[in-house]
Amino acid sequence: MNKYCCGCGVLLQCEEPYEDGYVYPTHFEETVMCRRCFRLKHYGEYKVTNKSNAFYKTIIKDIFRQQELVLHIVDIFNMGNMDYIYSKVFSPAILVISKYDIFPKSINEEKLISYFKNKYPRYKEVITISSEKNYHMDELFKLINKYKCSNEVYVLGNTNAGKSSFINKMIKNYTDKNNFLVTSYMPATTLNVISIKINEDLTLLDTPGIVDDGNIVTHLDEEIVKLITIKNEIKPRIYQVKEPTSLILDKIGRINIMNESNISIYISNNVDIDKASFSKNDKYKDLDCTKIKCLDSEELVIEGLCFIKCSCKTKFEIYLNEGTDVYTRDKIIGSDV
Ligand SMILES: Nc1nc2c(ncn2[C@@H]2O[C@H](COP(=O)(O)OP(=O)(O)OP(=O)(O)O)[C@@H](O)[C@H]2O)c(=O)[nH]1
Ligand SMILES: [Mg+2]
Repeated sequence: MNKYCCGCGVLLQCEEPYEDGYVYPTHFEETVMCRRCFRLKHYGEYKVTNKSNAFYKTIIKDIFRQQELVLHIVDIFNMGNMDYIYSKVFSPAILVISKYDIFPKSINEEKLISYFKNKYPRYKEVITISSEKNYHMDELFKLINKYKCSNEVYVLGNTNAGKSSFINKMIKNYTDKNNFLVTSYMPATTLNVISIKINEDLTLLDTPGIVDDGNIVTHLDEEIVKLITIKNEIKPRIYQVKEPTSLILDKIGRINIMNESNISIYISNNVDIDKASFSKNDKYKDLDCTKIKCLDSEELVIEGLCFIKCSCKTKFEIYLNEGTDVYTRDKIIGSDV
């Protein structure tokens, strides 16, 4: 009989130690978790999986074919693939903005919700949540019951968006179970669809997240991914720039600001940023450079790392490991610079 890992959903097997789903042959009968999840859960050790993004995208297409209610979980620091997923939304779907506890208090929640409602009108509802702080869980639970088409509701989104953490909070709040899904700050934790029964009328289906190749986490070592993962409310770093200025982001890269401007950087509070001499300090200048302009109505995004707002049109030179997406978008968070 096939057995699936209760942490990541993968098929358990005891033949291929280097493949997903491996368990020691002697443990196969009694275990419910693969070796990868066991080591992640108990020792914080992460093992890269070899599943391709094409596999995850096939799962997403299949889900939308079911015509069940979908909860699309989005972390605004990791919005690559947003348009890809939205392009599939033609059945009931709720947009869930996750990790609201890390948003600065200055943010106007109503404006944030309107931004998404206007830009993505096919979502039935847009709601902010924090699984960490148990914020808006009851409200979302009510919306799920209002819009679900059957007992099954799919939870999908990018890898690391917070899907499994959200389901764990639902398990904690609304069931007496104590089996939780495995979560981590590294990408591709959940590897297959996992069905979680919340009550007789509701089963949540966790899904593997889509990996965004342009996200900086796919280009950094685990120790640095841990450093840039945002765990607490962001305290924006504000710089009044009078002349070309360099900011050195420790262990990550360099941001050159080329003209006078007031800059706010929304980034993990754990990342050290040093102002350095623009011309005399060459640190990180050997990394890949993106030259980009940002208007005051926009924000500059370094996918998976931060976003930056500026008080006027500002030219930037961003030095990072190759492959990270750097782009501008209409401001999501209202102006506070
Ligand atoms: N601050 C904060 N962090 C959160 C919250 N929800 C999830 N996280 C963190 O986000 C990271 C990813 O969470 P997961 O629940 O594993 O994300 P996922 O969407 O299931 O990821 P995959 O399984 O890889 O698709 C973990 O480090 C979580 O602790 C939240 O509400 N607030
Ligand atoms: Mg997951």
